[in-house]
Amino acid sequence: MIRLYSIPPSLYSAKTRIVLRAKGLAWEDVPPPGGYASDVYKQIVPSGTLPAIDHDGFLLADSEAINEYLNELVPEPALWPEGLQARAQARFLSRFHDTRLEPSVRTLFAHVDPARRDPVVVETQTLLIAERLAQLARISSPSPLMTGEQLSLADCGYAITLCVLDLLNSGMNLGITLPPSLLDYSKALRTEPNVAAELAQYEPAMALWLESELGSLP
Ligand SMILES: N[C@@H](CCC(=O)N[C@@H](CS)C(=O)NCC(=O)O)C(=O)O
Repeated sequence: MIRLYSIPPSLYSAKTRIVLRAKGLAWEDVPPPGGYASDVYKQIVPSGTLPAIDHDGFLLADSEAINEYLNELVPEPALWPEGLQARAQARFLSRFHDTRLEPSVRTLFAHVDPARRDPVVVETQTLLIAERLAQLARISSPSPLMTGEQLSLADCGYAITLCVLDLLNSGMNLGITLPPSLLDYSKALRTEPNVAAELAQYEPAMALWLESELGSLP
């Protein structure tokens, strides 16, 4: 059984759980020993980040590395498309999520709580998120998912981040609208069975975290 170090609102852990589900792998979610960002956890997982897996004593952190590992561990269904160039393009899109879109969304987490909110940061980040979404719309052509009809590793991060963005958008009144191609993509993602199963678990957990942050008005 694979141990997945995770906490319920962890976006990157949910990204990895989509792959565990797609591969039909059994896993147990385990909170980081000693707590989030604790020294105890860093002794087990030196990066201190979530998610990390322990697969029969093999420890690995970073959702992208873990997802690639799981994709090779259980070859079917293949989660990279056929063809050298299609795979390269899919990797590009997956990295755009981890390095460009998600970090622009994550910056807002520290500003959900109205008591700690900096309106200037919120405004700047909202513009940046809109720019990242416009970039994503230019570099991708979902049909209906990132690499066609089947789920690929390039979809897993977006499935979670677009859900988080939706929650932040309504909770913080950000006024962000998805470009039309990404709105269709977001709807298609929600109908993919492994994404739907993960969102059924993840979305309420993230909504709960958001509510607790939003509710801390003085
Ligand atoms: N690139 C990493 C990012 C993981 C990440 O930032 N995880 C968050 C939780 S969702 C975290 O561990 N944050 C604490 C930290 O960065 O120290 C991945 O894909 O796993």
